Amino acid sequence: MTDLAQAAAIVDEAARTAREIPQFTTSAPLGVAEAYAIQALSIERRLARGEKLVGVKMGLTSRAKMAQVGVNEVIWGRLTDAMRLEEGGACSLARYVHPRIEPELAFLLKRDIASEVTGPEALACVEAIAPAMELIDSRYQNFKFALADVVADNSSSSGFVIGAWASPALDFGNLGLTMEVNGRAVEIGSTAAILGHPLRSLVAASRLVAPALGGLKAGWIVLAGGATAAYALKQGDSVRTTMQGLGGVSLNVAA
Ligand code: OOG
Ligand code: MG
Repeated sequence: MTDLAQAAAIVDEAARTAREIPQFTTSAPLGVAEAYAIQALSIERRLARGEKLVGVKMGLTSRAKMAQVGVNEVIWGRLTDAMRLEEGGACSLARYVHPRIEPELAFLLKRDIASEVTGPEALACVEAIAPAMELIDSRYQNFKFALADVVADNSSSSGFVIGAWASPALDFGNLGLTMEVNGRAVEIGSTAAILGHPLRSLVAASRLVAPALGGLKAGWIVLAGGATAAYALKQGDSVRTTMQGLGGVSLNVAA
């Protein structure tokens, strides 16, 4: 892949217009470093349209997610203000190709994280934690991709919804959680599924993201990654994730 800017325009347009595209890696080799460069350029296009960077999402931090998409590496993507969905609000399937939703834990940072930190150091930079859900929507046909494809496509990130912020003094290493659709549990799990403890996902962000973005910034949101497999959204769905000790977060799909 030589023209990174052209690839960035392709993924950006696919996301903007909710149209699927073929994988890059089936027609030419694509390295992971190049894929992150495409991601950066594609998000620059959004920022040029007025969107603001508000944080990052970590991905494939649980076995369930790795198994669901067949990629076994921790990845990351960028979050913009336009991707935030109102808690308890509604979204329309028309804006996406084939959206899925997954339960996550969100961190709100109170201090910059300039470079790799330890778990306790990372925790000292956390203002609050909250139950969250990420709306992922791979732009690739059939939600099928190799590592470099998904990285170029902002790691499938499309939207996120965050519940009430709570103190990180709560021991959040193994909180039971349920994701319900129309009142029926579709996924049951624990925050421990996220790298054994979600704080490890923030440590991974300090190692992988901080060098690439010049640090993680105070005020940013960091999504720790799906704790369970993702659920494919359907018209009229009402989705709610409840996390032990943290309450719930919900999103509705317009009928
Ligand atoms: C890739 C993004 C993974 C997570 O939380 O593990 C991710 C995908 O599933 O399409 O967001
Ligand atoms: Mg996710």
